[in-house]
Amino acid sequence: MSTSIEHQQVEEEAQFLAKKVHHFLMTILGRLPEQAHPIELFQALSYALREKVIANWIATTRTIHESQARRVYYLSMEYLPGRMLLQNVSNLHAHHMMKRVAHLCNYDYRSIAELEPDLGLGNGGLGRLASCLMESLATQRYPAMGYGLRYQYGIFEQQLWDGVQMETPDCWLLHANPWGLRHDHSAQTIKLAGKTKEALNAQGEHILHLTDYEMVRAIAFDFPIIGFSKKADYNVNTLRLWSTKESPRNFQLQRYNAGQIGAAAENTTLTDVLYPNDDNDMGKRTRLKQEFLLVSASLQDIIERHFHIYQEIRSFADKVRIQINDTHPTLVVAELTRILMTHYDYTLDEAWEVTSEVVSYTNHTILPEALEEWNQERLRTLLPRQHRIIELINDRFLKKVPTAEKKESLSIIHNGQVRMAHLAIIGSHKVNGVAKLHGKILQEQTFKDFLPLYPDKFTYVTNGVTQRHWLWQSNPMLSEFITELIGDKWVTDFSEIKKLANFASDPAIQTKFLAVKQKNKERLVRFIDTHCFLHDAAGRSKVDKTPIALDSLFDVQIKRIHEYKRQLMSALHVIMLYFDLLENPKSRLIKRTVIVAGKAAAGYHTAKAIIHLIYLLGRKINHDARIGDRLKVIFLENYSVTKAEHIIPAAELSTQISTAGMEASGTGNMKLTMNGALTIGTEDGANIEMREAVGDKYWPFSFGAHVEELHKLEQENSYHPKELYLQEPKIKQAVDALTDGTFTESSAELASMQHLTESLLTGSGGQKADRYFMLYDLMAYYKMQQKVELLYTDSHKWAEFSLYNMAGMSTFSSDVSVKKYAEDIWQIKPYPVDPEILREVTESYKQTC
Ligand code: 26Q
Repeated sequence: MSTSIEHQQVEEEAQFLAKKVHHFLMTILGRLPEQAHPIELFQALSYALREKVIANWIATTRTIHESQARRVYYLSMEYLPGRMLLQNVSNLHAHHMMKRVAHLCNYDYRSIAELEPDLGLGNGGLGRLASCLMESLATQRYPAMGYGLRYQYGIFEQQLWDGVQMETPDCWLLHANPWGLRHDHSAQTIKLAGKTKEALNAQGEHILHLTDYEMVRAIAFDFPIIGFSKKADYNVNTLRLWSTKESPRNFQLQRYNAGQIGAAAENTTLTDVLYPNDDNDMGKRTRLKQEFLLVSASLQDIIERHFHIYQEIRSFADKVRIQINDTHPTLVVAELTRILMTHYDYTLDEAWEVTSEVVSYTNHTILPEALEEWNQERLRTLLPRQHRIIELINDRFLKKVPTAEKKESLSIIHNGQVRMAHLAIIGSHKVNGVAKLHGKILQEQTFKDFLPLYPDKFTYVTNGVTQRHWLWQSNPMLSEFITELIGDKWVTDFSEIKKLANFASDPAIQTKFLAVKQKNKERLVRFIDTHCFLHDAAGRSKVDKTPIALDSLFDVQIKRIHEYKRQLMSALHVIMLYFDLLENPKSRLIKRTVIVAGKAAAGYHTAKAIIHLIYLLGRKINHDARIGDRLKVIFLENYSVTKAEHIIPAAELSTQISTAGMEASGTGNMKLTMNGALTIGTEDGANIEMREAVGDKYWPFSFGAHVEELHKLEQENSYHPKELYLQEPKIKQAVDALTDGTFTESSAELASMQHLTESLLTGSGGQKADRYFMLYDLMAYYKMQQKVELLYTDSHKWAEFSLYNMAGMSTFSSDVSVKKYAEDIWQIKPYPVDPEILREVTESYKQTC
């Protein structure tokens, strides 16, 4: 309950900010308020709010400097924060105030805030995890800073043209984004290619100097990461993103004069595009340059800051921790070692000791094709000095490896390729998986030969998501429901959510929960009607008038499209339901709306064919009068953080059906469960820990082969999908329907479906048939879905299960993950912004008003 004094304060601040908005419209955007375009109002609102947080931002930085705290630097090629204004307003607890400000400016706050494009500087799970961790670090007041790249074009926008995925550029910078502060004075210069010259450092160790090199200048854009607080004492951390775009020096005039326009611009365009693959896209030169740019610019920056605070280098290993988000920034291992030897006269042994104490590595994948490797010659040409260090490190390491066989399996350099994971493991103090099973697989399989050498290095930190973004901000109705029952402590202490269990069996509470879910379903349907379009074969947007039954089960699968995530298996299940309904309209107990969203990597043909199939299913089934509203299939274009914010609150069934052992963790699974969905899922990734936390009784839809069983099949080479297909009529009927004209209308469509059939029955592109065991698990999935239907017929039981599931999510907050990293890997402590420093900085700011 807000008091009238609080009300008065909000009103005063709103008046003040409205004035600021007016000020920025005129002085920065050159507009009178009545002339301003809504997007300009978004910008002016953001400038005004940005000003409000500057004092805390400066004061947080000063607090960390003055206390000489050990700090963690998070290096990631990807971040997926979504919209900044909504996130920042939410963490500042300033929603009501901003509504009032917008109102004073004669605008509607939400419609203004929704004009901001998503910051989509990542592909999927790994990028979104980075953003959740950054938010939790700031809220828990840890001294932390993120580094990344400011891609001009983030993850492509996806359109479906007659069911075929098309990619268009993501122009998020069409209008200036006020949240990234350009810091020209924090630029760094990166040196690439060139010739090397042997030299000795003061300790007599061999080092290399570089001549005739290329230079690239990276400029810093700083984004505030605002910690959640209800008071004015919040910490603000920095996310620093590098850009080569804005530095005129990067243009290589000599090349231009020689007629090579493309080559001349190569370095200005280095940070132009995010690589839109979520598994390894091997061998791309620009990608390697991007990775080195992140590493080199960030390291120089980190070392400069260290000197600024300590005026010496020897305390570096004590004061600095660097966490690398997958292997993408692994060159940090070589580059830090090189810098210490070249510029600070460390011996290789000394430099190596510092490096491996400072760096830690998080692995996010065990798919063999996703493990990063670079061609040795390419690396040598582009980064000759770093290449030399890698050779030195490798030689030094191999001396410790006993047998020739083990040397071969562990060597960083192997068959002319540099294995980045090996470099990262050898150069790190800790290596972590992102869920318990994933950690186990890393130790026992993927990297098992390292274990005897480094028995204490491997660990796991189960992923988490921030409840502030994925509940408090994006599901206000459910948040209010929760807060009414257990108070609002859960927003910053998610262990509180356990208390929901006390209410799960109360029919009145269940009724309320169901009402919230229903409203969120209505909200999603409105959103789909107004914001979600498909395109015809010529790319013209068309409105798909599929009526969605609000009393149908909302069955949701939202994630990147990948064979191992088995969207194809759920499509086959839809086909089975379709045939069941045609045969007997009463065969299904409930209505079902299957909602699928996700992007396929541009060159991943099978993934694109899977999208095509889901589209074809919708085209046929949604308009089949015999089916009516019993079954609908909706593919939502252009999945993004913002789309997720609309879909997740409305979801009832969370589909998490990856092949056991393949999904490192998953994080969408956690978001959906927190929002009251029940999971139909395999024993994979974090699903397993979620089941354990909720308890088997309330986690009734676990199905499918376990990882051990699949391993056995693989080892014995005894899986023959064709046999299953011939034995089980339902499987045969579903697979046959892909290519028998039930869903296809053209030869192109048929060809795309034939590709899928082939991948299932005979294998394509040199791969084994059905290498992700879809047909193996399909019948179990089908039967489990019958159990889902049965439970859904009892809405109160369903609600009870939902509430128990939510109550079980306490450890899947990224607050918990961050705490584990902080204590077990980084050994850092929280540093709340110093009140005295904050007061001083605020005073100084006030003098500017
Ligand atoms: C590497 C080299 C060249 C080009 C691209 C890449 C690349 C880019 C992105 C490789 C992998 C990725 C992304 C991987 C990813 O998102 N993994 C997911 O990480 C989540 C957070 O830990 C987990 O929850 C998911 O299980 C995992 O799939």
